[in-house]
Amino acid sequence: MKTPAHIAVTGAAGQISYALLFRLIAGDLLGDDQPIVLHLLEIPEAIAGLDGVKMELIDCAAPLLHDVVVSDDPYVAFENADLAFLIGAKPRGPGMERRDLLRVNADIFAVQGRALNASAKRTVKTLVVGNPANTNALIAQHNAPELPPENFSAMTRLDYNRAKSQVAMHCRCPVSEIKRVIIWGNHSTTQYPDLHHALVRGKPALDKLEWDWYEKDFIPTVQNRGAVVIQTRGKSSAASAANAALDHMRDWLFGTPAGDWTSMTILSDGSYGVTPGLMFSYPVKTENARYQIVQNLEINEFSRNRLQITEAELLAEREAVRHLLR
Ligand code: NAX
Repeated sequence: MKTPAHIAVTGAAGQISYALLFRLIAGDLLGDDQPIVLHLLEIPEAIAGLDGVKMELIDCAAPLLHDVVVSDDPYVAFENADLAFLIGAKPRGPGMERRDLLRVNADIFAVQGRALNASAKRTVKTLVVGNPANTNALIAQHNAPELPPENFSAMTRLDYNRAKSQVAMHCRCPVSEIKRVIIWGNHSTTQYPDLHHALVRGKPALDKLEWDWYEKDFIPTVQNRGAVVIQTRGKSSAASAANAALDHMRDWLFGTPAGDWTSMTILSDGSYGVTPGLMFSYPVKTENARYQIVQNLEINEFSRNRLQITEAELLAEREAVRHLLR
């Protein structure tokens, strides 16, 4: 039998985690022969609720689940972690500006970065889901100086999945026929969903699609999808976010399919003229649990402008949390 994988999940009593945990113990990420120990982190007020989730996990009698650790201490929760899903964050309250949200959450991710640095395996792969995800990931990474910077990422996979599905619906073809979609930049409404390099049934997407639809319908639809889900469902995306978190980690660990790529928010190395050291969503290919930014894609003026808009937002976010960056 394989040694159990230790998976840490923060915000474990929240709605995304509720959609994630049961898929983890069913083997949806690491396969049906990989035992799992779950390490669940919550704030003290939510521990009682999390104890209830733990009971339900146990009640699944899942053969892969070897243990469940519940804690309100990140140093305990991250102990020995191989994978960390940082989902827990404070939601935006009434009258709260994005700037206020940034500040409250920045402190959380500084603490958790330090805890990962102290407690997790040196190879821990970290995915930040909690918003503002890019900048939270940057803070966590800066506060974990002994861990490889390339092992920190944030989630734009939900945006990528949304983009793929919009194209598939518009072209009336299966999602599997849509390849090489890109989400550039921030997980926010400034993100740039780019179809200039996308393929539909192996042919350039923009040869098949009307430009008007691309610019005026597709781009804003993907950028604003999260808000529209909240308006429609009355709650923010949960199952689709958990699904995207699994897709992100699975591709990172096991590789992207031949002929395709994915989008991940990772530390910029300056590729495509983006300021180095920002957490920026790029097209990436993955192999042997490592990612590489897809290089040499042509960026026209339309795309360049949009890349600059989302980069400017990330630079402003970084300025607002500068005191937490080492
Ligand atoms: P919920 O409010 O249902 O759950 C969040 C949980 O985090 C709560 O149980 C809360 O007690 C816990 N928490 C708060 N501070 C914590 C801390 N310091 N340590 C540990 N746990 C803590 O939110 P949910 O719908 O699960 O969403 C979680 C986060 O994901 C939010 O920030 C949300 O904005 C973000 N999202 C990010 C997405 C992405 O694509 N990157 C998409 C979905 C989602 O909007």
